[in-house]
Amino acid sequence: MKNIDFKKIKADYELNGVTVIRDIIDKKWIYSMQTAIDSILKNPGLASIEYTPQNNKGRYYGDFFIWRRNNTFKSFAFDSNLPELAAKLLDSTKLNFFYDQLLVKEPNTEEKTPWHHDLPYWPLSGEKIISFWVGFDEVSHDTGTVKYIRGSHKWNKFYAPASFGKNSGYNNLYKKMGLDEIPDIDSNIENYEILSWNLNPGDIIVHHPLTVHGSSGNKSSKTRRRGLALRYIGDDVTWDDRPGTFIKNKNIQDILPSLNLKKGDSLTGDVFPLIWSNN
Ligand SMILES: O=C(O)CCC(=O)C(=O)O
Repeated sequence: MKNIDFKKIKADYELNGVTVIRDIIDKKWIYSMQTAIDSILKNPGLASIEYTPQNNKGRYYGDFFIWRRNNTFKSFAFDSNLPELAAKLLDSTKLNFFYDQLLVKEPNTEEKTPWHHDLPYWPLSGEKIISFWVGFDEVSHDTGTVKYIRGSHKWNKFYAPASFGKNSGYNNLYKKMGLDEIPDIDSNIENYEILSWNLNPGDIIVHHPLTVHGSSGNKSSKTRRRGLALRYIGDDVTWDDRPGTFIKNKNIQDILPSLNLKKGDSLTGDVFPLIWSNN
């Protein structure tokens, strides 16, 4: 692995719930993933969502479990240096892949990503869960770099998932959880310490599943914002079949085989494969 100040990165991640790692992805992955992302955008997946309403400018595209139908996505998530990095950050002896999520904001896209934290969306229990947000363009405040609330992973809160698109079909699902809504952060932004970074292709952001985050639209008229979130899980993570998680969405169920997982089971097999272990 490239020489990074691993101790500092881990300490920042644990303290703030988020950190950046510069120039960690090899250029060969950047080029092949840019091409792979563009092919997905031309052939949207069955569970993909166009968050931008039809008559609006721009395009906010979301998609899930792309690795299962695209070998470049699969190889990037499984065979790059990222699994080992995730395992080390989590102090885990093994690592399974939870899923990948593509989040593209084309130029002139107004749609924001609402403030949220990830764990309430997921049917998971455990601590060893980590996300990497990888940008495949230069990412700035103008194009919608993701903003994080420093230390929010330690708030001891579990807020209701916020639906990314008004008509994405997830609203009713998420209501089933009966959780408190996230506070209105934008109206009280001065009360929060926001961390965000301009990124070059090759840089990644690492975030904790309870760190609150969101992003603006892409105000640029020419620069794209192609982002991919990779979710990795370690030793202690088990299935938690709570009502209303994203896995219960019909479109997600349609792209996955039947899971047959019970509360307390470890996630593994075809859908959540073991991709790294320390022996
Ligand atoms: O790309 C975005 O705007 C949001 C990213 C996100 O929510 C995530 O990585 O969990």
